[in-house]
Amino acid sequence: MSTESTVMLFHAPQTRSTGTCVLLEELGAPYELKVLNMQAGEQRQPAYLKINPLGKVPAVKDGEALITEQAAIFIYLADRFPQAGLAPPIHDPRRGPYLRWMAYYGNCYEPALIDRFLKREPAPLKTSPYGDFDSMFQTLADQIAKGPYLFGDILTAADILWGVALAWGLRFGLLPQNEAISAYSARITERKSFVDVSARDALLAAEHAASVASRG
Ligand SMILES: N[C@@H](CCC(=O)N[C@@H](CS)C(=O)NCC(=O)O)C(=O)O
Repeated sequence: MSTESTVMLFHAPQTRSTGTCVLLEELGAPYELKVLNMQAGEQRQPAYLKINPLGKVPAVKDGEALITEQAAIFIYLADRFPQAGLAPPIHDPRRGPYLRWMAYYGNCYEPALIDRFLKREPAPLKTSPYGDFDSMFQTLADQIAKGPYLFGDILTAADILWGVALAWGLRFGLLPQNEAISAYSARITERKSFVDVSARDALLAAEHAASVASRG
């Protein structure tokens, strides 16, 4: 597969697929958006359920390859466009920790945040995939405090994933006050890629709302 062939991203504005848009911009990857109007429920229509039976974005098609789940998509895309230098290669001592923090996002942070958002008691310590919220958060905060990025001076795709995700967590008031986390997230959301993608998302979201309203 040519590194120049176009990647297709199934995207809905102002959702978890926004981070994938930011990553694609940072990678300088050729990509095409297939935009879903979630306000109109397009993610649950048969056409999209053939792409992701869970009805969730992001999803990426790259030739014959279909990838869902943010962490998998981030790992895949950063490896697919190595010239951007956002993925430590396999023999780099940072590769293992890089994968650790990618997996930590989906396996620990997300379930912890959803429990918190729903004001739900976590499962007992031994059963909960993230232990308890405070330990999950402090482990992340300790890594981020080393700064400016997860692995010091080099920016990786993991920073794009985390920077965007933490911005949502902060905006919804779901995270404890932590200066290092706020500064880290701002370091990502101040980048041109995030600013541009957010502006495009705002237009798309307004178009979607207008289209739903016009249908009554
Ligand atoms: N485990 C998925 C979760 C993706 C997800 O929750 N996406 C939300 C958008 S923020 C979604 O598509 N929700 C639409 C719905 O369920 O109707 C991942 O990490 O990619």
